[in-house]
Amino acid sequence: MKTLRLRTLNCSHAAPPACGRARRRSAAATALLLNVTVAASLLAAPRPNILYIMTDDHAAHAISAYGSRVNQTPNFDRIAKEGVRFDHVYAVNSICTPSRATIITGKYSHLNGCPTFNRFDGSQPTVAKHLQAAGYHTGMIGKWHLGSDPTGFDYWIVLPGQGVYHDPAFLVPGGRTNFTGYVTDIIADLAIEFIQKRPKDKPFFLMCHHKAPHRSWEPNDKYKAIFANKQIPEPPTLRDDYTGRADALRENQQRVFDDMTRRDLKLEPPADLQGPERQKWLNVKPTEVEIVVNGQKKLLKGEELNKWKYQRYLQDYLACIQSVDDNVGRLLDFLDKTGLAKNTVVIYTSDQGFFLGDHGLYDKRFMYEESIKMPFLVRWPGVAKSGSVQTAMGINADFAPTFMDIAGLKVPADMQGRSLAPLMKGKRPADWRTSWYYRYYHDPGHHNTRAHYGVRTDTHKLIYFWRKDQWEMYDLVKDPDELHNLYNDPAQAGTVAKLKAELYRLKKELKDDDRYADEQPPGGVDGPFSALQGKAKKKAK
Ligand SMILES: [Ca+2]
Repeated sequence: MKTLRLRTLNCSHAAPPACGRARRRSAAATALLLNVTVAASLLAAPRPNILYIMTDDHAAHAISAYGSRVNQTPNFDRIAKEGVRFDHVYAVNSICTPSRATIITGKYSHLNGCPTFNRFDGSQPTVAKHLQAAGYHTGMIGKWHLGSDPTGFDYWIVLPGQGVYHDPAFLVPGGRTNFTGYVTDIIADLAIEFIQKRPKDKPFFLMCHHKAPHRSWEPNDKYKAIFANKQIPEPPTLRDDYTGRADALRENQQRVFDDMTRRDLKLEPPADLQGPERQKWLNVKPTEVEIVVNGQKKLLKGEELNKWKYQRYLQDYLACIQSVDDNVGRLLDFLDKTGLAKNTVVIYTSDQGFFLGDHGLYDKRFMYEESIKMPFLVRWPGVAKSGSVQTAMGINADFAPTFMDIAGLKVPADMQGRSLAPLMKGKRPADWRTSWYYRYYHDPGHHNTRAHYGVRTDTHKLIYFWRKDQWEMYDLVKDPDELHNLYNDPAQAGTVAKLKAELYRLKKELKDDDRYADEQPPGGVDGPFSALQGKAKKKAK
């Protein structure tokens, strides 16, 4: 299946003019901006390659290594089996653009300037720039979603905005290029090509970012057919009635039963509908759906429709993941065959988690476990113990410091996270964090989700919806599904007071001065595809 669908890849490692100029500009700027200390002893040793594979919206509970009840993922599991599975890694602002900005800067949203879906200022320091300046060959392939051209990369080819699943266009320095095929296969093809064409005298750092399994959940034909016949178990909290919780859960519009559109459910519009009328039809959230069963028409409504919506959602979502699993397997096989595996750290993660009907929801955003928890699997041959599990809490702001540490570089003082490398080696530093801070701003956003911040400890979670002045507190040991809000329980007053003190201690320590509390920067990472194409062309002049 995997012939390369490349038509006009106009930036290759052979350094055609546009790419070469970009690299020289970037390297010069980096040299001026960055203060990178390379450990002298490591210059002589072969520094490990870093293959960072990230999907979009892949919940850890849709990976069998994490005990999934809904699918089997042999290739993600292989990384866990041959390396370490982190069970508590979290996104500090659970939506796409902010998580990606945090990952490449090692900073929270209020300091990297990306609290919502606004354009990332690529002139600031990033881990890619640091690694590039330290002699790594750096690449960025796939979904970027930061609205500005990638900086710090010797090679980049990224989807415009969200990109599309079938026959995608990609942006490259100074232009764009079109592909035929399925986006997940193409991104893996490009990753393999990047590694094959790398300068052999340098270690590589590759960010391979899949679009899947982001909404609109469009699988390839093979897995679409396979999953169409599967019945997926429902999660225990699918019919959560939100008793005792703040208003936010009741007000949100990311509910499987109420907010799935005809487009989400892959319903076919009447043939005579065109243009805006067709889009209007697809955007309806249906309360009745007619399906065909054994050649007979059947009208679904009420609980029968609810069950059907959940199945349609999960079937497509999981089918998209299966293609990612296949392609992760291809990359692992490629590393094995080329002998690169032994000196390459492979990391698999997602930009945040996702609700798979948990609490009746799809999407992410909320500070509940399914949304904030990122899968994080690491294979580091000879360093990370095979089949090990790490339970210490990591955050996505730790990723950039981790890459620095793996490369033998000093972690810059302005990064707010901390290297996970000791944890990968099975060593939990005595002073490792026992709490971390979360903040979500996008209110009302795409799903009418209330802004909130909070603190999670090893055992508890406190959430504050600051515009509503409402609180939730959960005991994660006794109530892992987060169904019982204990904030107003008099017996919990002492715990609440301690959590509040910790929340505000962290907020201060992280220099969060509420700068985006009332007003967020304008959007800029999505928008019409034509505008993104236009931006790329304009940059070329
Ligand atoms: Ca995402």
